[in-house]
Amino acid sequence: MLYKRSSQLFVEANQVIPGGVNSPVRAFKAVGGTPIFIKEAKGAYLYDEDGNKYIDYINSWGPMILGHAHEPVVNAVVERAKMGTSFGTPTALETKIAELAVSMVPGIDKIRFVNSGTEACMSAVRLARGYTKRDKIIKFSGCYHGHSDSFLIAAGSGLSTFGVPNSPGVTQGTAKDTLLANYNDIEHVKSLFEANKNEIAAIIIEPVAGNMGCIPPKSGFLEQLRTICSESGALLIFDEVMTGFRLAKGGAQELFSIQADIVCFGKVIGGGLPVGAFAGRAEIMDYLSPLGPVYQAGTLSGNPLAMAAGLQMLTELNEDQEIFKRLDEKTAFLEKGMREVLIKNQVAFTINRVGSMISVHFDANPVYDFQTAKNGDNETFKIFFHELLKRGIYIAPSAYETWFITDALTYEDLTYTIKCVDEVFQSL
Ligand code: HOZ
Repeated sequence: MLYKRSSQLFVEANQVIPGGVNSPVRAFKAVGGTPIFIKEAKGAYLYDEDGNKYIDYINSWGPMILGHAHEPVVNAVVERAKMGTSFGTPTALETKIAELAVSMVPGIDKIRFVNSGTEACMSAVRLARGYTKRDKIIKFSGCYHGHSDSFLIAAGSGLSTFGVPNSPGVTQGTAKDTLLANYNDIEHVKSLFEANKNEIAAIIIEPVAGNMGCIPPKSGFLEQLRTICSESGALLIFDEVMTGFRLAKGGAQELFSIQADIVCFGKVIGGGLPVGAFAGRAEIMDYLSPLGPVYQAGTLSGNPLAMAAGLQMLTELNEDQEIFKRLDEKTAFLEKGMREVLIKNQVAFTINRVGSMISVHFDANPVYDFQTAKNGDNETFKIFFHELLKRGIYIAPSAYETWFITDALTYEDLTYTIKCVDEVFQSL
């Protein structure tokens, strides 16, 4: 494949954008080479500026669950744009999507829309602190909840990709209120509660971690977190930015039958436009301004274009009784096929999967937390990434990111992908 125009565009971007990108993982630094500049996308495929076509396993890091440029979503945005793109006033559309989201997700009475998953998690933690009148939070090493200060401590995703545990610019004062626990390690959580009695406002967790590869919760882990929170007066916050409206209509809460106190959304809820949201029981959500004392606001929050895209997306997911089953089956097919060829080629690997989230780790041992995720062989991942790219398959350019499966993928695409994985390791 030729990447001439992408390379030129990257040179130009570097003159005016730090590192040439607006989100670090995109720069290909973890895998080497030049980032691909995408011109357009349709269904399961991306088309770059040099005219190359790829089967897409990033899917905008999750939102494109029905495929790129999905016509009903595009039409909803276009029609809405003709009516004005932002008013900074309430609109009927916001109530419509709120009603739908509340009906789909278990245990939430009210939802507030923001512009990104980062904002949703940041606001959820502020709300939890205000509501409980406590300062400390527990987050898990390798979980990523966006780039607000409280979370940039042992965060997964881009921070792990570049091997920076913490970001400069996060003050000691902020860092001291974030306690770190190991994912899937309930004893660790208990010991933090023991050492910080009546000080912990909330536990925030990705119920299926997706930013250190895909890491499922061990059986009973989420239930035990629920119990600890209920007993201690702390709130349980599920960061469902990746899992929400993807693992089930009601996300991980529905899949695992666990009720969180606050749930954060992003990605799918915006249908590919910049939307985040956080939701919970009325007694907690009414603590927000203008009813309550906890402040949170935004000019573009509930933006009509974004709400129109989100409403169309959620409506389709709500009405299609088979969608989550189909996604699960497609991803299971991919998992099975990749397992067979990796075993055949004697590759040391672990594949983790929950529904339509999947990741391949080049280590034979189980991957269940940040440490075990870090044991993966990154040199093999780099080769894997570039060899797949050459064959027209675009996975995330980092071993710490999850692959997201879209319903637009055909079994032919999946079979081709498995064949390519086989080829890659046969030639090594
Ligand atoms: N690390 C982000 C996803 N987990 C990357 C998002 C992006 O680059 O768009």
